[in-house]
Amino acid sequence: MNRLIVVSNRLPFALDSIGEDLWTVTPAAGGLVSAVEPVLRERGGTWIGWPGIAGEIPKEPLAEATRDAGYQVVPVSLSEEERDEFYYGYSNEVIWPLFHDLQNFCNFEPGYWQAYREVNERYADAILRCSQPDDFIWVHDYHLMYVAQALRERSMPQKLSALTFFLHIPFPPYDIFTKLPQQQRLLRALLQFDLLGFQTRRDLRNFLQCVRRVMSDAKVVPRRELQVIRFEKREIRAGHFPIGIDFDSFESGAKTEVVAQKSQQLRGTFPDCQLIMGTDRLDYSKGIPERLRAFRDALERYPELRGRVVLIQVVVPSRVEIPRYHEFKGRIDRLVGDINGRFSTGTWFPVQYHFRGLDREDLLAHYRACEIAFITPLKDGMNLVAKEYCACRINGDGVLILSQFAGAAEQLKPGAMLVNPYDVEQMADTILKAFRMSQAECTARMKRMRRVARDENVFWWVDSFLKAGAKLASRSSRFTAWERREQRARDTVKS
Ligand code: GDG
Repeated sequence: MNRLIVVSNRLPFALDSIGEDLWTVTPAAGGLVSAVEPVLRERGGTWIGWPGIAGEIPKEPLAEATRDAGYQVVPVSLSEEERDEFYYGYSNEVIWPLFHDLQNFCNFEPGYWQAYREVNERYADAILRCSQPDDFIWVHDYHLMYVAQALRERSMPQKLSALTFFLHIPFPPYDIFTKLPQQQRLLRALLQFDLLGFQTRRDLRNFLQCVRRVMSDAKVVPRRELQVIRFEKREIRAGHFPIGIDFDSFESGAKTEVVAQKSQQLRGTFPDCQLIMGTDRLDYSKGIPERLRAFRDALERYPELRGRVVLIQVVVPSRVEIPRYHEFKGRIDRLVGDINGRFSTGTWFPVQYHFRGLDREDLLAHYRACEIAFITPLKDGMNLVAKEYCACRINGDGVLILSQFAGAAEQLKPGAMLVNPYDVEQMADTILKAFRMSQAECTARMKRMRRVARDENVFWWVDSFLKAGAKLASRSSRFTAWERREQRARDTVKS
């Protein structure tokens, strides 16, 4: 197997300065890291990314943080201005909201694109510096869609076995994508990869539709498995590869004594109540206010739920430096205050709210203790929390209420209760149905979901992506030979 080089905006940990020459290292939050880290840890390779601090990267803390990683870490540095314009700017004020169908949240500031390109070029340079012929380059996510183009401008890809990309977030439909001022430049850049992976059939379909309508010189050739796009004398493959979780590690983690104890303790805190769980990074795409409003509506309309359910909402701080995220936190705080103020009694508080990440054992204990998971993003690439919840339901019960707009809905719909996250009343009714669901129905539904989460786990995801890339690599070496012949022919004509 060729050496794997993973490239993502962030490394799996963040460095933070807490004084002169004093640094903290914290594991990075989020789905990409949860999924990719166990894979690199198991098979080795290289991870190229940014450690989360603007300016120079201190050597010693970095070496310390990566000593036992099991893979090589190559840091990329960003200046403050680049962080603001590339990361907070183009990536998180343009692409993130647009790709989650929230175009009103976009700030299409013209200067951001230049910074996006330049930082992507920096990542391309890092790849050039540390890659060898036949390496498998796997670029991740929406921050780095320009990397292949930057590499081709540096005439590198011939030496690589495959230049591949996976998008962790959704790809929007044409009507939304077409609002992007750089729509053509972005699609052209994406088409410089050899293989493009999306989370769901829906995302792949949206992408192909945008290619058809925006890139008049590209031709989409439908195939049964990987779709083929012919563009500028090259063939690009595109497919859907739903990301999974390390099922066994969640399941076995949930079975440990310490998690069992913590879970029992949590249950004991709320006797006679069913526990409903929500856990998300702080993000407006996750539908947290809508969920809280649905919970409030359920308590208002269905008095039988009062004193009988508790919503445990964990919000993991994320991008808090961005004013919109800060304001958004204020909205959540106010809603929680409103619900608790209106409904709590001397012995019962309807919402337990944590604005912090739980450590892994606590997270697993919550998955194990809560009878209902309430996961309602307005739109989500996949949503790993939904799958992790199923993996931790080791007794085979538990109800998953899931947004129909989460990528996970495509795989989990045989067992999940799907809801429209914009429909507060429907979500409230679903809470009541979940609360009343018979044990037999719970178990039957959970069995189906656990099967999918177990079979289509993160290793299955990596294997299917790498296999698709490997097929391509053998084709692309033939293609390169063909390209070389063409070049020789052109040189002969010139001379
Ligand atoms: C992006 C896409 C896609 C959550 N709370 C705690 C905690 N977590 C961990 C979960 C999970 C991860 O964070 C969140 O992953 P998601 O998939 O739910 O969401 P994003 O971070 O937005 O991820 C998403 C994903 O990439 C992968 O492709 O599914 O659609 O947006 O793994 O376990 N971890 C700890 N404490 C918490 O309180 N330790």
